[in-house]
Amino acid sequence: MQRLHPATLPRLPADIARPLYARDALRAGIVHLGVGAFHRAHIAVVNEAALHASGDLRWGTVGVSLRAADTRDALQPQGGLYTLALRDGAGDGSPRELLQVVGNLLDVLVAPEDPAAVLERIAHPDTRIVSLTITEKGYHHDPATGALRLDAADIVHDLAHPEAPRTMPGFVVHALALRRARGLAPLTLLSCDNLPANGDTTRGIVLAFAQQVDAGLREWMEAHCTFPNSMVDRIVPRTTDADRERISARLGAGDAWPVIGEPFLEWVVEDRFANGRPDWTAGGARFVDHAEPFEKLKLRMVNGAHSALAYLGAMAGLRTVDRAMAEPALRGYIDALMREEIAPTLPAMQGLDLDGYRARLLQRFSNPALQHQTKQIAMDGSQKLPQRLLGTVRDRLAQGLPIDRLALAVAGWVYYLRGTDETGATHDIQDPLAAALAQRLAQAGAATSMQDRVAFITGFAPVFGELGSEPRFVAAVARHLGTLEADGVRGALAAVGADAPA
Ligand code: CS2
Repeated sequence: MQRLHPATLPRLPADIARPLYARDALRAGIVHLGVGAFHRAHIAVVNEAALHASGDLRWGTVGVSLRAADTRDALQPQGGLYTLALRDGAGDGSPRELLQVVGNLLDVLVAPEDPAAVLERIAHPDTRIVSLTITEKGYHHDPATGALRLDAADIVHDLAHPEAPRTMPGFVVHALALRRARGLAPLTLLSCDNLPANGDTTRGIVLAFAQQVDAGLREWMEAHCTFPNSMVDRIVPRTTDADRERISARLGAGDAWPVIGEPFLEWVVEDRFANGRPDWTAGGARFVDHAEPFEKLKLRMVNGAHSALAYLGAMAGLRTVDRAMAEPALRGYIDALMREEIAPTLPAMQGLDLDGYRARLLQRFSNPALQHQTKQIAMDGSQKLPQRLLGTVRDRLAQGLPIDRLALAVAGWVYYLRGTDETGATHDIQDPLAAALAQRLAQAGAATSMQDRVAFITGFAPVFGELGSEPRFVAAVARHLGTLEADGVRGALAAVGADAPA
């Protein structure tokens, strides 16, 4: 079978959308760090719609992989083209799929192979925006406080090696030094990761790094670069070999790395751009003055509920999110968690129908065509828990409100860390702090009471901060962990009760 390629585009079946702008004339105004499936199913797709609507050819993208070469290896023979498959269930539950070939990814650079090429690309006169989906751990920050870890090995390396960095802060700051020295315009740094105040967090991290390099550079960046906060939402499960085969067969051309997504998409971005931007409204983005309320809504409702489902589901041996949602007790718990404990902590937002938002979320999680693996969501818990669950716990404790269901989700994470689910299947703990967590768990095992054991675990400051010594929190997590260990996930769900009064 021939490969998907600009030359094979005219031969694709008529029902497959494709780039209709002058792709040959497209320049790269965007450098995107972390060119994974999420970027390709979200930001790139919105950008594609903007290109179609405006014909403004300044806004092609050069993607950068900070670690692996696999995306470049898959997409280079395809001239950067790939397919997006939007999947959901038809009325009868059978999978339905809409395909689009996306064209605005012009090139993929692999940072470890050629860091100088990445620095030069960010320093290129055409570049106006550097966008980021590098996952939580790509920020090298302390998850509890958001501060850059100046002692992290890769950050120490990047401060010493301006010509060959490894990390986002290293690339961004050293490339901005080049731009400043060359008299080029500043940039917008646009974080699209699931972090609270992701733009402000990026700003703090990047400026802290710049301060170590050159105080003058830091001042220049502070005065001229912008760091809009943004909220992104689309569920993007990992692509499987079955996806590759099915999609290639429909294209009549091989696509080595299509991406899968749900039809739903939201992107809310603060309209603070240092050097221009595409009109992403054409692809469904919204520009606002303050994105923080939207981020809080999304991180707490979507991601908080997702992580709760992932830990409890995975431990009960439920491999996919829709399968977990098909368990009435788990579905009822997730619904009550959102309704009773998360929603009341959210700021009032004009035009937001929170009940409708929750109902739609239950539907999105139940999408049978995504096959979203609970273990995919379970990874990197140390980086995710603070903004997904612990902020909500803090707010509720401050108001003297119950945290029963939130504490079960946190206990679910601790339970998951033991590495064996209730069917006896084992799983790796994929987490940048896995070694430190394993050590904590082993030491906690020596405690004589469940309360002391949990207090030792929640005493892990990078994740829990001061919350770890809050007696109500420790007691609630300890109670649930005891039930999980004695009676399993189903027992713990029965104990918490889907409709128990808050
Ligand atoms: C998920 C998110 O993997 C995870 O941790 O919770 O990737 C989630 O699917 C997206 O944030 C939805 O927008």
